[in-house]
Amino acid sequence: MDAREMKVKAAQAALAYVEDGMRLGIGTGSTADEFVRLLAEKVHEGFKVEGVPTSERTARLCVELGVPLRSLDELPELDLTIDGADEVDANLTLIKGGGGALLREKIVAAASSRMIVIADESKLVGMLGAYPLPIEINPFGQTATQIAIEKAASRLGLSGELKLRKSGADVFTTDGGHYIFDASFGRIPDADALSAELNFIPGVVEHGLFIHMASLAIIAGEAGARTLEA
Ligand code: ABF
Repeated sequence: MDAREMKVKAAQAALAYVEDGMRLGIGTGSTADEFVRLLAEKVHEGFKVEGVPTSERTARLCVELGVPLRSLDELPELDLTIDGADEVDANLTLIKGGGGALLREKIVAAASSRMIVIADESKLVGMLGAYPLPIEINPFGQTATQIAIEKAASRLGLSGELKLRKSGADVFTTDGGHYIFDASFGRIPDADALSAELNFIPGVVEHGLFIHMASLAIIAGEAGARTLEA
């Protein structure tokens, strides 16, 4: 089974948790795209859902495939969000944001009664941090914010390069008009402490550590999809 087939398997398994009439948060990324494709088939069969997309990219795919969309202001309380991740640990703490949509993903997940993560088994890790942590920042004072992040990390014994994300020759800009630092801190033994430190920094808009947000992960591997509960 190749990586795409595993993503489809995880997305298929997630569809079993979607009930007729649900208000859904719809994630971003290649795994979430597979979920959108399968959801669109159900919608065409008469299944009624309303989705709030976590990115402009996901919104475009939903519109193209006919998945009904609402804004989060129209549907501020959601039943379920299904989204991908860059890393998942055994406690279902996540690193997200590789796709650049972490702020909307976190807002949508926080507005949902339940969040289910879908991923192929390459995302499951013993300890978070091999994948660089995306940190979304306000463009104003980006160097001051970088210094503040480095100092905060060093208080926790973490260090590593902060790379301003690029899109070709340009600085990558999120749907909200912000920039992203990808922070190569290496292993993150205390995600709660790092999250708290980052949340103190005014120039940090949001970071990609999702803690106590997902209640279920569907991990697809060669043997099929299995679930992990928080
Ligand atoms: C989003 O998509 C992100 O938070 C995460 O960065 C990424 C995972 O992408 P993929 O499913 O393509 O690996 O959910």
